[in-house]
Amino acid sequence: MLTFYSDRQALHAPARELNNGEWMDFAESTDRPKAILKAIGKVLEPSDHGDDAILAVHDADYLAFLKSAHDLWLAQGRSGDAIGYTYPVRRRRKLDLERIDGRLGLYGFDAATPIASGTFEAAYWGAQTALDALEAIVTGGENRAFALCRPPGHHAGRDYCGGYCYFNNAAIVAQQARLRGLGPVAILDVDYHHGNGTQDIFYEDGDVFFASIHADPAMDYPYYWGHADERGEKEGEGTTLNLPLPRGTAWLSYESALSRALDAIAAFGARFLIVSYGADTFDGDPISHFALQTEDMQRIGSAVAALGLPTVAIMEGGYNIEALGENVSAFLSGLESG
Ligand code: SP5
Ligand code: ZN
Repeated sequence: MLTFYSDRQALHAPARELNNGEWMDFAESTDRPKAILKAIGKVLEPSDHGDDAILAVHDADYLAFLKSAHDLWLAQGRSGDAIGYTYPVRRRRKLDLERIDGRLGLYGFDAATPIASGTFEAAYWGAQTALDALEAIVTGGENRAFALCRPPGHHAGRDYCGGYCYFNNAAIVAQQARLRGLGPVAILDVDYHHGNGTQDIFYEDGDVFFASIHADPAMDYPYYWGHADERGEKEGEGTTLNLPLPRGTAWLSYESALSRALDAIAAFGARFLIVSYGADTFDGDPISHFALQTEDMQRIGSAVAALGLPTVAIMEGGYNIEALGENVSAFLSGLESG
């Protein structure tokens, strides 16, 4: 399968994140794309599509913040990675604050998403990677393509970062697919964590269906979103489907959730599919708690392929470096063959 990736995506290399009250090595490390590249071999360099498609999803002030945040952090006397510590949980509004700490809190929701010197460039090229995968289908005659996005995207909303995510690559592709008349568009999110950013972007939008299978947020990050009663609002009522599963979930119960999600996508009448793929559902993932095996990744791919839709797969999470390459390969081989 055609796979897109730019080396510039590795310019994002934060040192650490806050976890369980302590600093730990940044889990979303540059070892991830290295391991995946080693397993899948050939990748194609994306071309530069500019800011327009990013701005069709994200606010201009948020993009400007990401672009300038690390410089401002340094200019205000700090060193290392920019990390926020104060968050406006009530009456959040777009104050034009000079202090970097005020901006970090305004445009983010957690302390696990540092902005390092190369973050903007890496996230920008991650989005271009996703757009080139779409292009391979729209003008390249492909039926499926894989965007090795990194940093990941599904926790990022219109105007906020979080969960290692800065630009929402899946939402950017969904929005372009719809604008180019390829819809109705559906997004299937199979990362271990709920894709709260993607959900938020399309929550009141009846044109894009969002289905997510993830760890019950009563137990796991991102806690506040991804509960089964979140079904969309206004025009989007009924076009969000959340299927939270307990820790320890293995293939048997995962498969029934997957069938439900795929049935709902078919019933919606989707003609174009985006998959937010996370390998953190793997048994040996260091920060997650499902029990899927490598062969189950292939089964996910085949089940998705059986829908018969043109599909862009987007890389999200997955933190077991030793198994990451083979898990991604297994998923892609299922997606290719099914
Ligand atoms: C894209 C993606 O997978 N983002 C995930 C972000 C999760 N960030 C915080 C995770 C904190 C996990 N703490 C786990 C302790 C395990 N012993
Ligand atoms: Zn995840």
